[in-house]
Amino acid sequence: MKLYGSYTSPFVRHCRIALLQNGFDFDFVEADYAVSAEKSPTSKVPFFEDGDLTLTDSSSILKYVREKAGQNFLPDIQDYEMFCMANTLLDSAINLFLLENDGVTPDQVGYLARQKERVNSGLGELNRRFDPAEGIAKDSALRCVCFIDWALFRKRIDIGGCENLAGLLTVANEEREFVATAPPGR
Ligand SMILES: N[C@@H](CCC(=O)N[C@@H](CS)C(=O)NCC(=O)O)C(=O)O
Repeated sequence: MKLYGSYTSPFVRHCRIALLQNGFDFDFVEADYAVSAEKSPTSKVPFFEDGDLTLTDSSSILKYVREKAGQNFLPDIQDYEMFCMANTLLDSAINLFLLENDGVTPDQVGYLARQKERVNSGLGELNRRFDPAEGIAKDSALRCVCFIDWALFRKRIDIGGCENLAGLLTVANEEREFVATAPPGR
């Protein structure tokens, strides 16, 4: 198995965690924009190969890894809902981050202001829905902490008033695979 990605991507991190949790032997191949444009039709990371199988999205990679390990991938509708919500916020936050790197900011573009508001309102809902006492065993909670940790690392959010999210992150930081995959220099 080969997983292509970067050490900072939260989508890639979730896949690395799932592979490590299940003890799979895999090669991690660092991929910059040029490599991902050559290898993946979406020009994004992660992408993944196992023999003839190629997967180009973290969700399909996770489904494959979980099922290969004999587990179900997000069978509960509420867990699936929260996983999707965390993905929506991640997509918005990453777009804002990449556009701001190119000098385009929410105060210049109305749509980006909506994206920023979406991240804030969604963060409040994640905080209401996740309970740190339940830990990060489910892929919805794991996706949530991959998002929060990335957004803190990139200084995109403030979770000062979000006690549940802060608690979930504390629990995550007690898990070996989560710690081992933290963005470098965080
Ligand atoms: N839906 C994709 C999203 C992946 C994604 O957005 N990856 C980012 C890195 S964190 C990326 O490759 N962005 C490159 C770009 O937007 O050009 C997944 O879940 O794998």
